[in-house]
Amino acid sequence: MNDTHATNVSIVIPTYNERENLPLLIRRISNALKDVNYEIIVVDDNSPDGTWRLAEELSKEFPIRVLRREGKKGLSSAVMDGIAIANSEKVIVMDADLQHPPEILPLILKALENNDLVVASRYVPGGGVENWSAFRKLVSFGARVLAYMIFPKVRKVKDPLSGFFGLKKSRISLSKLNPLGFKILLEILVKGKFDKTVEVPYIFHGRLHGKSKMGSKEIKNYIIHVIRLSRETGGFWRILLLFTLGAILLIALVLYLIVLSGIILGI
Ligand SMILES: Nc1nc2c(ncn2[C@@H]2O[C@H](COP(=O)(O)OP(=O)(O)OP(=O)(O)O)[C@@H](O)[C@H]2O)c(=O)[nH]1
Ligand SMILES: [Mg+2]
Repeated sequence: MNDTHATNVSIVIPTYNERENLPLLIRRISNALKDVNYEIIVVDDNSPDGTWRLAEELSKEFPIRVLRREGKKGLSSAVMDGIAIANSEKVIVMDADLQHPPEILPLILKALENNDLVVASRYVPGGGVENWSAFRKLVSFGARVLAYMIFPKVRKVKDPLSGFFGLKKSRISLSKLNPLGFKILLEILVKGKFDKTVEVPYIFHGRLHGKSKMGSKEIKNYIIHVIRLSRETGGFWRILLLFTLGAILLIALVLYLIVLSGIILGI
């Protein structure tokens, strides 16, 4: 299944220190796509744990191409670089840590026959998240609400921040994408040209091995990304409006509390 001329789908996997997860992931992809001519593109940022080396070893047995980049350039740019070298028009992006079940790859691929964009979604019936803290749920909810308020185009999708999705490569112009941090799908949804989009449910599992790279830095990056994207696409006034409304609400709340404390203290 290594004939690049007839590749039906390219699976792009960004990796950073995913040595323990990669072999299991590749086997599960291989089982899921038994009857499909696929290629896997591992985009690794020179992982200190040698994920890139392991991927090269695995490429002797599986149809894997490894793109090893110098320095940690980030998840979104890794995805873009992977899509850029994909041999197939149909591309699926997924994480390496087994939180995205490879068993639904055939479903995504089938949906790509009649759609330009297929989002594996945690927020449609049948989808969900496993073992998330209340804080992470709140952050995810807040991030989605922010995206919906600023970018009308993404409202058609229930999970616009998913890292698991398939698309037709010709529907995006890579040179126009300017993502930051983790949420490449947001950039793609806002700047891509998709006539037909569909979501397929999946359960976002707990990480099996290795450490998460999602942290407070990525929350900050997300906010900067949203502001930048809104400026690029003419939606910055919505951020200003949101900020103004937030300030008015805050002032009203403070005044209310001052009046209330005056009443309680009988002043
Ligand atoms: N090439 C590359 N890959 C990255 C980078 N940061 C993260 N990744 C990969 O991107 C995928 C998503 O990263 P995770 O740390 O799992 O992020 P997450 O799934 O949002 O967070 P968790 O639920 O905590 O795992 C994984 O396959 C990572 O190995 C990076 O800087 N460069
Ligand atoms: Mg993860």
